[in-house]
Amino acid sequence: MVERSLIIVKPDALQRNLLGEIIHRFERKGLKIVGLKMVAIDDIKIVEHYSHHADKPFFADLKRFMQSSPVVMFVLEGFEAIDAIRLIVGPTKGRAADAGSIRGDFAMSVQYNIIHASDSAESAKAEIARFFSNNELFAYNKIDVDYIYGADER
Ligand code: IDP
Ligand code: MG
Repeated sequence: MVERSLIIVKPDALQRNLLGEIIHRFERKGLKIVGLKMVAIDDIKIVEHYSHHADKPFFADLKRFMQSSPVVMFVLEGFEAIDAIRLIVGPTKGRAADAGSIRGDFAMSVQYNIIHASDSAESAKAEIARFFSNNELFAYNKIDVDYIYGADER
């Protein structure tokens, strides 16, 4: 099934100039970007987005971190994309993530772990609706592959 997932490139990644590196990894895998923007996440949305951690002792710190600079958000699309993306991202704790994953290659921390990716179809649906309106999401028309190789010049 074709799925969509919400990606947030967190403030630590932008601070470290890792945006291009991160987008590159998803593009070369074959995932399509169907929406993309830079956003300062407001109080209401950050509490909603991390509501599963709202009563944790680290929540205030997490909120401060996520609002410490703008973030870049994009929506990726692909076949069974949600799980495929979580494999590329790696588990929450950077220092436990496999080398080769984004967190495994770029993070040591649990909190400062570079990137968010939706963890299920339900959360992807809610997260995309939270941060993107319908007119910010796009479909690609298939391009005849011959054109990519210059066949349009014949
Ligand atoms: P995920 O990002 O891998 O899906 P979640 O459990 O959904 O992990 O947690 C959301 C985010 O909250 C994490 O990516 C991380 O930034 C932060 N976080 C999770 N657990 C901790 C913790 O124990 N201490 C500090 N920050 C945490
Ligand atoms: Mg999560």
